[in-house]
Amino acid sequence: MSKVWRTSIDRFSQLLRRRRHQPAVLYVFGLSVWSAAPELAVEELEYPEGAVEKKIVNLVEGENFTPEFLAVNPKATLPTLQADGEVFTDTASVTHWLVKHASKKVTTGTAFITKIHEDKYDPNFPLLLVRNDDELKAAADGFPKLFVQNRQNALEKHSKTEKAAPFKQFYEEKIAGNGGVLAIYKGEASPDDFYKQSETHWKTISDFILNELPATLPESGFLGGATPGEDDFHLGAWLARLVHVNGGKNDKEGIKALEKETKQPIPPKVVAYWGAWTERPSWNKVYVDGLH
Ligand SMILES: N[C@@H](CCC(=O)N[C@@H](CS)C(=O)NCC(=O)O)C(=O)O
Repeated sequence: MSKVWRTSIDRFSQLLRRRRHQPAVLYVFGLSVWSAAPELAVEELEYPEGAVEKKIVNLVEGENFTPEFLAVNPKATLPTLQADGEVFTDTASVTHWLVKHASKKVTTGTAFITKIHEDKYDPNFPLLLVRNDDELKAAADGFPKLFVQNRQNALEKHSKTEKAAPFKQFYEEKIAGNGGVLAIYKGEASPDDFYKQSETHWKTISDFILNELPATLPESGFLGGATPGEDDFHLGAWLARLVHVNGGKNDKEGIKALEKETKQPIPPKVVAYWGAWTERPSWNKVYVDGLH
């Protein structure tokens, strides 16, 4: 073999090796519900230190709306994963990549993942929704308004930059949608439809927790068996947010905070499920600063 060929082959294999050792990049934020799903996966799947590099995108400051982040994920959502030269832009595909590429094997996901991600069960909306004048006042005086205002400021700022041009439609739609909620918080738009939508949302979630969830859960352990599987990374993160919104803490009894919404005792299978998660080191690492 000629020297030129040998050198090229060596260079090529070096490149491959380097690429193989490149860490996957996981974009997350400490207060993001859905970021917690792949974060639980990283811990449960025992990825070695440094194999998955986390990058923080501050959602409270609207950093997800920079044209640079839109170029990575045009939906501007977390979690997002860059791995093996590909980009995964939703929780299900991000978490699935981690499950598929880990040396530790866990039970793979089912149709439950699609279900828990349906809009009608959206765990982010309960942070912003208001059902009456008292809840509206609380939101307008507190974090929800600050969050929505910050988002609007970030959207308006970034949308005016040169790099924003390819994402014009995204910015227009987001500014209108987020601006609609902001107008309600500011008392500039009627809250009546929003109250109705909010009422329905919590009712749907309560019904799911009281009926569908206990029908799906095992008597003990996880959807994935004795230890968490792919479905559980999603359900764990989803429950954590809803418990948090109701003031529940990261302990065995925390789930009972949801009774404020269900107005009925939390079904024993759901209580057991929550208890099983709160005992796990993975869980306590992801929620070390509290539920979110
Ligand atoms: N269906 C999407 C939802 C993801 C999502 O809503 N992520 C939130 C954080 S938990 C987010 O990035 N929100 C920012 C925004 O929508 O502006 C998925 O599963 O990836």
